[in-house]
Amino acid sequence: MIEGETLEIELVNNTDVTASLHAHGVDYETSSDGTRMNDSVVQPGGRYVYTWRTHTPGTRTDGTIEPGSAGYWHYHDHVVGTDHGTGGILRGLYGPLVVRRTGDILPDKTLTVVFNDMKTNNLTQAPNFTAKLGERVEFIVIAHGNLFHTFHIHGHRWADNRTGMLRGPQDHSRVIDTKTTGPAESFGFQVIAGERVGPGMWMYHCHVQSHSDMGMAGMFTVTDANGNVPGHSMDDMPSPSTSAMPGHSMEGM
Ligand SMILES: [Cu+2]
Repeated sequence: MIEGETLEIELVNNTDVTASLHAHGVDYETSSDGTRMNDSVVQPGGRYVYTWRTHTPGTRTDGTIEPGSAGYWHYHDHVVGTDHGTGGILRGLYGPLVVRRTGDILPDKTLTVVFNDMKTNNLTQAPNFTAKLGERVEFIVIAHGNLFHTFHIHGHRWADNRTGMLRGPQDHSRVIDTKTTGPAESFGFQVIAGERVGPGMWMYHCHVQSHSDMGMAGMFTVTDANGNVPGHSMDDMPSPSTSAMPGHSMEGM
């Protein structure tokens, strides 16, 4: 979404359990809360329209600043399994929600990484991604479940602010290559694939050691213009898992 936009989403429930849609970061009435408490859930075979609104930053009458809606947010079921959607989230009923500010630089491709207990995008083995050298790649990182995770990517770094980008030479936002995130937190950033490091197989992983050892590590492969990676034959290269998250396009979002 772009700040100021309103999104109406019709949830069609083709499952045999009651499900819902609950969003983080945007404005909504209690009727779009996605909870049993507020009677905004969808019975099996039913459909329901949720309305998410966003706003630009402004100044309140008391002179304080009201933040805008822009951010790297997410949505999830809030009713499957328990009244907190614990079963729905466990099974993968979640996704990213990006609210941009007018003028934000758009990425060439977006990659979403969801650490959900010991799975990544609900896969036991974290998915692999590819990009071409020089492409502007946006990462969205979300955590779910009961554990904290520390996202890390090799060879690339970003600014620890809303967009992950510095706004100018005097922007002293901290530049990082590792960020710890807990359940229901999310963040995002953009990198230029292979900038100053070149094409290669760049690992991304959770940096909680036992987590990376148990499969929370995947490859961010940056190819040259011809689609090759120096020092690696095409056979070595992991194939990108473009359908890693069922029902979600991992690229071009
Ligand atoms: Cu972890």
